[in-house]
Amino acid sequence: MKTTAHTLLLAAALLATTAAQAQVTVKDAWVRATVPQQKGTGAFMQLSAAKDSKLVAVSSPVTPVAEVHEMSVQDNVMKMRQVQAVELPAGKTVELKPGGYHVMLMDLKQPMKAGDTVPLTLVFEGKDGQRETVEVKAPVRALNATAAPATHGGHGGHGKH
Ligand SMILES: [Cu+2]
Repeated sequence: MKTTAHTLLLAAALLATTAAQAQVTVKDAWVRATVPQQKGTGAFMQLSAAKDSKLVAVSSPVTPVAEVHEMSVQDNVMKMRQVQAVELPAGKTVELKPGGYHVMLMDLKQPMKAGDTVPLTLVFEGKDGQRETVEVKAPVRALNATAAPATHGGHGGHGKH
Protein backbone atom coordinates (compact mmCIF):
# COMPACT_ATOMS: atom_id res chain seq x y z
CA MET A 1 0.00 0.00 0.00
CA LYS A 2 2.64 2.47 1.07
CA THR A 3 4.80 1.67 -1.93
CA THR A 4 1.92 2.23 -4.33
CA ALA A 5 1.12 5.62 -2.85
CA HIS A 6 4.75 6.59 -3.03
CA THR A 7 5.02 5.52 -6.66
CA LEU A 8 1.94 7.52 -7.55
CA LEU A 9 3.32 10.59 -5.86
CA LEU A 10 6.58 10.19 -7.72
CA ALA A 11 4.73 9.81 -11.01
CA ALA A 12 2.75 12.96 -10.26
CA ALA A 13 5.95 14.83 -9.46
CA LEU A 14 7.51 13.71 -12.73
CA LEU A 15 4.44 14.78 -14.67
CA ALA A 16 4.50 18.17 -12.97
CA THR A 17 8.15 18.61 -13.89
CA THR A 18 7.48 17.74 -17.51
CA ALA A 19 4.62 20.21 -17.69
CA ALA A 20 6.69 22.96 -16.08
CA GLN A 21 9.48 22.47 -18.60
CA ALA A 22 7.25 22.40 -21.63
CA GLN A 23 7.46 26.18 -22.24
CA VAL A 24 11.18 26.45 -22.69
CA THR A 25 13.46 23.59 -23.64
CA VAL A 26 17.14 23.74 -22.79
CA LYS A 27 19.51 21.66 -24.86
CA ASP A 28 23.24 21.01 -25.01
CA ALA A 29 24.14 23.14 -22.01
CA TRP A 30 27.86 23.28 -21.25
CA VAL A 31 30.35 25.33 -19.31
CA ARG A 32 33.78 26.29 -20.55
CA ALA A 33 36.59 24.93 -18.39
CA THR A 34 38.83 27.45 -16.64
CA VAL A 35 42.57 27.66 -16.20
CA PRO A 36 44.11 28.34 -12.76
CA GLN A 37 43.49 31.93 -11.53
CA GLN A 38 40.66 32.41 -14.00
CA LYS A 39 37.68 33.69 -12.08
CA GLY A 40 35.06 33.86 -14.78
CA THR A 41 33.81 31.68 -17.57
CA GLY A 42 30.85 31.23 -19.86
CA ALA A 43 27.99 28.78 -19.98
CA PHE A 44 26.35 28.03 -23.30
CA MET A 45 23.20 26.24 -24.43
CA GLN A 46 20.36 26.12 -26.90
CA LEU A 47 16.99 27.50 -25.84
CA SER A 48 13.69 27.03 -27.57
CA ALA A 49 10.42 28.39 -26.28
CA ALA A 50 6.96 27.13 -27.16
CA LYS A 51 5.57 30.62 -26.55
CA ASP A 52 7.28 34.01 -26.76
CA SER A 53 9.37 34.39 -23.66
CA LYS A 54 12.76 35.52 -22.48
CA LEU A 55 15.62 34.39 -20.31
CA VAL A 56 15.73 36.83 -17.41
CA ALA A 57 17.97 35.32 -14.75
CA VAL A 58 20.46 32.58 -14.04
CA SER A 59 21.94 31.23 -10.85
CA SER A 60 24.38 28.49 -9.95
CA PRO A 61 25.88 27.16 -6.72
CA VAL A 62 29.40 27.56 -8.18
CA THR A 63 29.19 31.35 -8.09
CA PRO A 64 27.47 34.18 -6.25
CA VAL A 65 27.41 36.16 -9.52
CA ALA A 66 25.81 34.75 -12.67
CA GLU A 67 24.78 37.19 -15.39
CA VAL A 68 23.46 37.03 -18.92
CA HIS A 69 25.95 38.64 -21.30
CA GLU A 70 26.15 39.47 -24.94
CA MET A 71 29.45 39.44 -26.75
CA SER A 72 29.98 41.28 -29.98
CA VAL A 73 32.82 42.52 -32.10
CA GLN A 74 32.93 46.27 -32.67
CA ASP A 75 35.81 47.72 -34.70
CA ASN A 76 37.66 44.44 -34.26
CA VAL A 77 37.39 44.68 -30.50
CA MET A 78 35.55 41.99 -28.61
CA LYS A 79 33.08 43.54 -26.19
CA MET A 80 30.84 42.04 -23.57
CA ARG A 81 27.93 43.64 -21.87
CA GLN A 82 25.31 42.49 -19.46
CA VAL A 83 21.81 42.24 -20.88
CA GLN A 84 18.56 42.27 -18.94
CA ALA A 85 17.08 39.46 -21.00
CA VAL A 86 17.52 37.25 -24.03
CA GLU A 87 14.41 37.25 -26.20
CA LEU A 88 13.13 33.80 -27.13
CA PRO A 89 10.63 34.03 -30.00
CA ALA A 90 8.15 31.16 -30.09
CA GLY A 91 9.34 28.11 -31.99
CA LYS A 92 12.84 29.43 -32.66
CA THR A 93 16.02 28.01 -31.27
CA VAL A 94 18.21 30.67 -29.72
CA GLU A 95 21.78 29.65 -29.21
CA LEU A 96 23.95 30.91 -26.38
CA LYS A 97 27.41 30.33 -27.79
CA PRO A 98 30.98 31.63 -27.66
CA GLY A 99 31.05 35.02 -29.40
CA GLY A 100 27.37 35.73 -28.75
CA TYR A 101 25.00 35.49 -25.83
CA HIS A 102 26.31 33.55 -22.89
CA VAL A 103 25.75 33.05 -19.23
CA MET A 104 28.65 34.60 -17.36
CA LEU A 105 29.74 32.82 -14.23
CA MET A 106 31.93 35.20 -12.23
CA ASP A 107 33.82 35.11 -8.93
CA LEU A 108 34.12 31.35 -9.24
CA LYS A 109 34.74 29.61 -5.95
CA GLN A 110 36.82 26.93 -7.63
CA PRO A 111 38.19 26.10 -11.09
CA MET A 112 35.79 24.53 -13.57
CA LYS A 113 37.40 21.26 -14.58
CA ALA A 114 36.52 19.31 -17.71
CA GLY A 115 34.28 16.43 -16.75
CA ASP A 116 32.67 18.26 -13.83
CA THR A 117 28.98 19.08 -13.88
CA VAL A 118 27.63 22.52 -13.06
CA PRO A 119 24.00 22.94 -11.98
CA LEU A 120 22.35 25.97 -13.53
CA THR A 121 18.96 27.41 -12.65
CA LEU A 122 17.44 29.36 -15.52
CA VAL A 123 14.50 31.72 -15.04
CA PHE A 124 12.27 32.45 -18.02
CA GLU A 125 9.46 34.95 -18.24
CA GLY A 126 6.55 34.74 -20.63
CA LYS A 127 4.67 37.61 -22.26
CA ASP A 128 2.09 37.30 -19.50
CA GLY A 129 4.75 37.86 -16.86
CA GLN A 130 4.57 34.25 -15.74
CA ARG A 131 7.93 32.98 -14.60
CA GLU A 132 9.22 29.50 -15.13
CA THR A 133 12.33 27.95 -13.63
CA VAL A 134 14.32 25.26 -15.41
CA GLU A 135 17.20 23.39 -13.83
CA VAL A 136 19.94 21.94 -15.99
CA LYS A 137 23.18 20.16 -15.27
CA ALA A 138 25.83 21.47 -17.62
CA PRO A 139 28.98 19.41 -18.24
CA VAL A 140 32.27 21.30 -18.20
CA ARG A 141 34.19 21.09 -21.46
CA ALA A 142 37.82 21.85 -22.05
CA LEU A 143 38.83 25.10 -23.71
CA ASN A 144 38.60 24.94 -27.44
CA ALA A 145 42.16 25.30 -28.71
CA THR A 146 41.33 27.62 -31.61
CA ALA A 147 38.63 29.79 -30.04
CA ALA A 148 40.27 30.05 -26.65
CA PRO A 149 42.67 33.00 -26.74
CA ALA A 150 40.27 35.79 -27.69
CA THR A 151 37.31 34.52 -25.73
CA HIS A 152 39.37 33.65 -22.73
CA GLY A 153 41.03 37.06 -22.71
CA GLY A 154 37.65 38.74 -22.81
CA HIS A 155 36.27 36.67 -20.01
CA GLY A 156 39.41 36.92 -17.94
CA GLY A 157 38.95 40.68 -17.91
CA HIS A 158 35.84 40.27 -15.84
CA GLY A 159 37.65 38.80 -12.90
CA LYS A 160 39.92 41.80 -12.54
CA HIS A 161 37.24 44.36 -11.67
CU1 LIG B 1 30.66 37.54 -20.34
